[in-house]
Amino acid sequence: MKKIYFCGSISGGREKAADYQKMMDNCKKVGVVLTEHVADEVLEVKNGQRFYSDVPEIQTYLRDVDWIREADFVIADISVPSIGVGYEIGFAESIEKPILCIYDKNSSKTASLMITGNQNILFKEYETVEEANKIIDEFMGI
Ligand code: 6K6
Repeated sequence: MKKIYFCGSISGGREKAADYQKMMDNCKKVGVVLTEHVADEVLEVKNGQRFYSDVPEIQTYLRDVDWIREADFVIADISVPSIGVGYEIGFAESIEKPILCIYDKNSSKTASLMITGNQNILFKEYETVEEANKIIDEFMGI
């Protein structure tokens, strides 16, 4: 049973949340996804205020970082630029986790050079969720 830490934008924008869900469902073929909340449609960020959880932010941060430590794979959809996702990727790199970053070619934003130029990260582009799921399968060795 593998543990997957899936990163996706929250405060950076929620437009890909439905796609995150489909990718996480695909990941469940091999194990458990630690970050189900990333696809949660209820989780909204409005006017800089977070709605969703009564858990203090420090606990959420510490739990997320612990989950990255525990994870067998870190998979990040970087189509919607997000400071939190960038942070998670950098942290995962510093503890030598296998990292896949996937990017929707139809995104209106350019993929960051800090990812595309980073040899410790596998960077792949996709056009459909089905294509993204194939890339994810290959990364996880299935
Ligand atoms: C709980 C307490 C306060 O706010 C919450 C809900 N927010 C989050 N809960 C858990 N993980 C989060 C939350 N906000 C961001 N993250 C982590 O950062 C996720 O693992 C995402 O991959 C990433 C998104 O970062 P931003 O900068 O787009 O929010």
